[in-house]
Amino acid sequence: MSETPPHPRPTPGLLLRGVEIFPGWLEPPAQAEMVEDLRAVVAAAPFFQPETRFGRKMSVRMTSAGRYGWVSDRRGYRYERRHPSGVAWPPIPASVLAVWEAITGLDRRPDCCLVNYYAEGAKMGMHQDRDEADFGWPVLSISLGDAARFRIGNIERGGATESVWLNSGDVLVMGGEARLVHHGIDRVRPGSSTLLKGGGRLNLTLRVVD
Ligand code: MD6
Ligand code: FE
Repeated sequence: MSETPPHPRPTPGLLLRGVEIFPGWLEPPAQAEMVEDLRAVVAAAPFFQPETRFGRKMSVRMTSAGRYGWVSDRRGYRYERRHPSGVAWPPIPASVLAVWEAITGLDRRPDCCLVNYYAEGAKMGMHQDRDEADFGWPVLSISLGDAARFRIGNIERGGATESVWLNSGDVLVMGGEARLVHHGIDRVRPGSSTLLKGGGRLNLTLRVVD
């Protein structure tokens, strides 16, 4: 989507190093409905705790919906057609696809919805999302539950960074020039949202894989 998308797009409330943020895009009732839809995803494809390429357990728990799921183990980072248990990933909920359509203005649907769960103390190191075939497509994320500090760096590793707190219902898009910026989650603020019964934070990232 280096070209103009086929449908009009909303204006982001905040633009940080080319990363677009739509604060409060989802109202609390829509957030609660999405959490219910995600319960079905997790029932079919339970959370697992991936290892990095270097054999270190990640603190975030993950699962996916869609034609592909993102997995990480000693063999590296990649997309797979099946959950580690061998079952196919469940479909991406319509409530999630609707956010992608409204915000990206694209006709192409995402192939993967990666679901990350952050319990208290979980975080995610600075990384680029670069396992997809075509960086012309954006990556969109939806935050649900406890607030988290999202750090944005540069396309090259290192250098100065800036951070922003993401709250429940916020949507973020990394596309265009910002598609390959390094980013990560410093920390989650426990007890900052009542959306998830057991606390913690869910982050969904939607990607076009191939
Ligand atoms: C998170 N998000 O918010 C981690 N990646 O928990 C990501 O790693 C991310 O929010 C690509 C695009 C948007 C994102
Ligand atoms: Fe990412």
